[in-house]
Amino acid sequence: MKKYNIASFQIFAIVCFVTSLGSFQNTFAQQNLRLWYKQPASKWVEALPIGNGKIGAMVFGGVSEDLIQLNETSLWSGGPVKPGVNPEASSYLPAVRKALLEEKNYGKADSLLRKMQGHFTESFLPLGDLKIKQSFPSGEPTGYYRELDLSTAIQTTRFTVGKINYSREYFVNAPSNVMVVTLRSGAEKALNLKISASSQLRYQLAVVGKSELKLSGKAPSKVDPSYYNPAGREPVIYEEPGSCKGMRYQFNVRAVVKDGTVSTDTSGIKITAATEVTLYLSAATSFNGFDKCPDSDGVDEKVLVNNSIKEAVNLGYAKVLLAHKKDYGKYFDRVVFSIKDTSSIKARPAIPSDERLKAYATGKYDPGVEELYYQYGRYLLISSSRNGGQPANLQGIWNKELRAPWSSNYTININTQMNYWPAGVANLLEMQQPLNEWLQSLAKSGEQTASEYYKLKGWVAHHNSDIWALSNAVGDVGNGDPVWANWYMGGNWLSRHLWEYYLYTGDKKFLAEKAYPVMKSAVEFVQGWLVKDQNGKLVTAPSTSPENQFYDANGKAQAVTAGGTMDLEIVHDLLSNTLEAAKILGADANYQRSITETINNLLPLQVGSKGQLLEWAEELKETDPQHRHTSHLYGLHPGHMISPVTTPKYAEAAAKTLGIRGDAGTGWSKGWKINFWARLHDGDHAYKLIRELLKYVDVSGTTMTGGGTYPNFFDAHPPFQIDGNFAGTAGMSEMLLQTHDGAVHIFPALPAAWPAGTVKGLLAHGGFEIAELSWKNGKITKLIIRSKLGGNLRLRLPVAMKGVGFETKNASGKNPNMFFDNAPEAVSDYKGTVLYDVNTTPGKSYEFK
Ligand code: FUC
Repeated sequence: MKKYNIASFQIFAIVCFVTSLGSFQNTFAQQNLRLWYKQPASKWVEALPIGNGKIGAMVFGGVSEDLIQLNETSLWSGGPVKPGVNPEASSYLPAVRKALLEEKNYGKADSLLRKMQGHFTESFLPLGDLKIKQSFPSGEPTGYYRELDLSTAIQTTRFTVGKINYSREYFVNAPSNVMVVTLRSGAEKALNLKISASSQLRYQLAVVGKSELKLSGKAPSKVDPSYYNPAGREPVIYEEPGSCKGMRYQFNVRAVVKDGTVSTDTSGIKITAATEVTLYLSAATSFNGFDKCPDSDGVDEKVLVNNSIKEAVNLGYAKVLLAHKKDYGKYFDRVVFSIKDTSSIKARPAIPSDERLKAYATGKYDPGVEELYYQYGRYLLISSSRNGGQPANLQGIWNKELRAPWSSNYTININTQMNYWPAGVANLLEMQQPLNEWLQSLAKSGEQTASEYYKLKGWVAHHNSDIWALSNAVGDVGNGDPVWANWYMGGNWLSRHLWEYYLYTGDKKFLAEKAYPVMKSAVEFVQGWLVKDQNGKLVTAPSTSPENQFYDANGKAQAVTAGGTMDLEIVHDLLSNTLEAAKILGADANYQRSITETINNLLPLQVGSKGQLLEWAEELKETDPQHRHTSHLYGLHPGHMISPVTTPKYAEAAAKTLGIRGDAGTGWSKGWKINFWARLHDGDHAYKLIRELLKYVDVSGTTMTGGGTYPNFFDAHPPFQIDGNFAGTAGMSEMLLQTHDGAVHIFPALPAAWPAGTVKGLLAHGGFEIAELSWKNGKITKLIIRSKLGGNLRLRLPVAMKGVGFETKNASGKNPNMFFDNAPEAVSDYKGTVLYDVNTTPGKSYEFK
């Protein structure tokens, strides 16, 4: 007979009681910040993610075997990009341009472009698996419960076997860089465990002391993309001799037990008759920057891992937990996003999240699911992108495959950018730091590419990149399809994130040191890259519109042309943002003039025969009118060239284009469309796309038009791709607040489905924060805006309101606030809105009634 440990059983009972209160009399708030399930995960997209931007883990929560799949942010195959891969590349450019601009021979341009490619990117790799085997004297588990609490970033598993209650708690602490798993039992000495480690990479196991296991190895020197399988080629290569490739990696797990005995050999850590066990796991690689040999010039990963574990063990569980809660809460708690449930239901019955999503996907009213999705996006960004780590990749930080879809890399013709759309508006700018830093490397690598492949100054990046800041057109010199590979705007698009970071923070030092040099160098490339078309307008040639094609005169599908709309929108965006930055930093007048001249000579946007915005410089028939990319609407979102307020003609054309594209697509495609419709100020259509994005997708879904959401609320491309999660959060924000168009615009696209609610903490350009925005019956009941930086608050509201204790003037002229300088004169007669100017003082809040 087991002797029950009264103290721990009491704690256990209290925890269970409190949580069951939560489960059965759920307040909306609790229910909406929690993913929970009645069964362990059997598939990866049912497992729940935790992470600190460096260590990522997917927890399955099995009873007798709990699988925790691990990742580390810097664990990639390969090494620094080799120079001189394709010395002939630049010699083809004149012929490509001739084919496009004089001969109109698209096919010829396409085949020549293949000769201008370099190697593929490397792959983000899985770190390993941690398995916790637990044995029980007898009996089947009952009362199984598994949850991820978004408000604390803590995961819990609970169940009963025999008469004993068991629980496990998992979190990844950022301050000490450790994952912590605590296993408890309601009875004394009832934990019997075996903790083992393995990896899909080559590895060795070693024992450290009595209670620690170490797994270490060297990553492959090359992993090909999963879609690239030429005959006779090894897709995964270890140890290319003398190659400066292949980083070392390591993770250690140490057990600290209460009661019982511990012994360790390479088969695992064996724990017998313990009452409580805490596992501390840390991981690191020898990666030491994009341009350093990761082995010979690598950092000492052993020291990093050992220090983290030592620090955490010395602090002990309670302090590590507290530090985690404080650190995570600092970011997560900034934003409240609550859409009021206006149904007559007093308390929604608690439904497990997978079933809840399924019901929602069939059209059920449940705005709490939208709140959950919104905050999950914020949770995922905090968990996958943190200071000192790498930017969130196609799967954030969670990847289980050696050859992951699209190498789980940085796909920069939409996907990486999309990951960071919520960073500003959803008040998580610190999470953008890894992107800001990586861009410094990419700009350096891109200078090398610009000079090697095009003999041009400045920097360029194409559609794919990786931890090595690869910037060339990919394709293994000839095997990439130009429809995706030969696209020149990746760096120019990414540069807007540096500019936006400045617009939100007003950090002039950052602008001068990190943003402007990168933007200026991108402009330098662009000014060298643009050529004149037959009418003397500046265009890009070659140019593709990711990743759509058109029929040429012979009915053949083609991708390469001159002056694709997206290119010109991105160029316009880059040039106008850089011009603003140049003004702020007082750059010389000649330079400013040269940018303005380039802007003025760009081929303008064009409207086609169906009233649609043209995707290419002339009206060409798309091979796929419903293509998932809607590249030519970049100017609508994320750019600001197209707006219903300032350029209604183009906004109308954009709406036509979206109508033709339709509402289907991959997860990220639907996510982008939420943002598009929000920018067109059509809240109901944006809301329809939220419903589309939250379509339940089970693990078997594979079609390119079947995007949606998996049981664990991960975005389904399918397969899993995290960008859609982030686009969803950004898009919902854009429905309530926009800030790109010369004013802080409240309720630009409030849908009928959101008649009441409260949001707090959203950010606008110019350092304005929505301290509170509450509404009822579609009408604002409370609005408080905090000004962090001072300056003119130009505010667009759906109805007239009065300032409490301060004056609101009707806005006129150009916004004197330099953060809004990009926009033209005030447009005060727009769809019944009112436009005010309020002179603000830094640190003060302004309430409107
Ligand atoms: C682009 C998209 C695909 C996918 C891939 C990672 O190529 O067209 O849909 O998202 O990136």
